[in-house]
Amino acid sequence: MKIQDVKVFVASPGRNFVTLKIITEEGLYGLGDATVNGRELAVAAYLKDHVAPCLIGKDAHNIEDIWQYLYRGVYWRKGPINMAAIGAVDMALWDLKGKAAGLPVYQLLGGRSRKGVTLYAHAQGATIEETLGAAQVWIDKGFKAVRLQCAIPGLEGTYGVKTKEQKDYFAMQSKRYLPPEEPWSTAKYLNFIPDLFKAARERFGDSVELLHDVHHRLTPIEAARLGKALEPYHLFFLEDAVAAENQESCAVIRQHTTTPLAIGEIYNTIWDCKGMIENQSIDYIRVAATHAGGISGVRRIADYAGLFHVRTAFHGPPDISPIGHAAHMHLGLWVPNFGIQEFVRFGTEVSDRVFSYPMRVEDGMALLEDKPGLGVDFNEDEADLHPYKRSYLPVSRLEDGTLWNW
Ligand code: CS2
Ligand code: MG
Repeated sequence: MKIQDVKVFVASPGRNFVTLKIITEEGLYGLGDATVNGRELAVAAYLKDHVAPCLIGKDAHNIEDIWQYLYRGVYWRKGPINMAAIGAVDMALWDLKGKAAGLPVYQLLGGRSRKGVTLYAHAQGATIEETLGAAQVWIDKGFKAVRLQCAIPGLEGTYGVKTKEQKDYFAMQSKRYLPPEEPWSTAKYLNFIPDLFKAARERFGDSVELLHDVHHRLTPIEAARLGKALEPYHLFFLEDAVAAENQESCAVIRQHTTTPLAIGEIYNTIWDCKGMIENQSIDYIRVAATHAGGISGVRRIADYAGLFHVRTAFHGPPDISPIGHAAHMHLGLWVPNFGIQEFVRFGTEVSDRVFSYPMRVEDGMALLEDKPGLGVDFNEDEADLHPYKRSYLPVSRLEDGTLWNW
């Protein structure tokens, strides 16, 4: 199954997505997602200029050898751009192997461990009432787990809560398409969030799992205070309570609270999370196939995590393409230590014209059609109608102007 051609597409059907297509001499093709939000063109150039020439003529069946070639073989290991490029190649090769075998990827991984992939939805609002109303909508649809994010009183713009103009992603960018800025106050946040979860338990009782994303804003001891304050409301997990670089930080939080901890959406390799997995200072690992070396990279991390009671919660934001989401669904059907899967949506009306995907949601669970490979298709002509638009994630500043973690 020799690789004949490699194509890279950057399209913006609502969000920017980087898509890799690997074509074999037999005329089969595999698809991969290489989207790095806000830095899309860097990974596209890396794929086109540095990776594609090395792939031509290689046997697409040799997934592991190609992974090692692109990881060990480049000398410069790790890094978000390199690992997203490897991730896309790896996904495309698994897709191809599945198509060649006539089997869905989860069958190649070891088969089905469960009937579907349990999802958590996002609920957000300008007030507690509005947030709980948004959660109710998901609960009424049959979802068993919901992430709650609420605007913090006195702060203009809070992570996870869209103002009216932010509903169109590109409208939230300034006119010159530079990063929008949001203010942050740890004190205002810490004084408010326990009220949100108190109100949620009063309204929903124990009938639903509740989650929350701190989005890297706290120090370990502040996160410990929050974890303790939230214990009566028994969260499914508290996500990214601290900035993720220092693997010892979660161990500090752990000494003080039994609130389960999740982290890892910005990690690229097993080395980024090895220490906190071994120390059992986290409960859920949130790596994404798109950003952590594809299905092969994430499978290695998930297997290792399983030895230490750490379960999976792969990152599922709208800036991962339907190809990346499909990779998570196949992994989630197979992985023995499955925890939960983040679900915002698989696509929009516009992106559905570019990507078709083999998933449907029933009672808060994603069910996969048994198509060979990953099961996603990509319409190149439609993609051409939606050219790349420069966009950035916001940045945060403390109220005195100091740059903070967004
Ligand atoms: C997030 C993301 O889904 C999540 O949990 O933290 O929204 C994250 O901010 C984006 O994926 C960044 O690109
Ligand atoms: Mg997050």
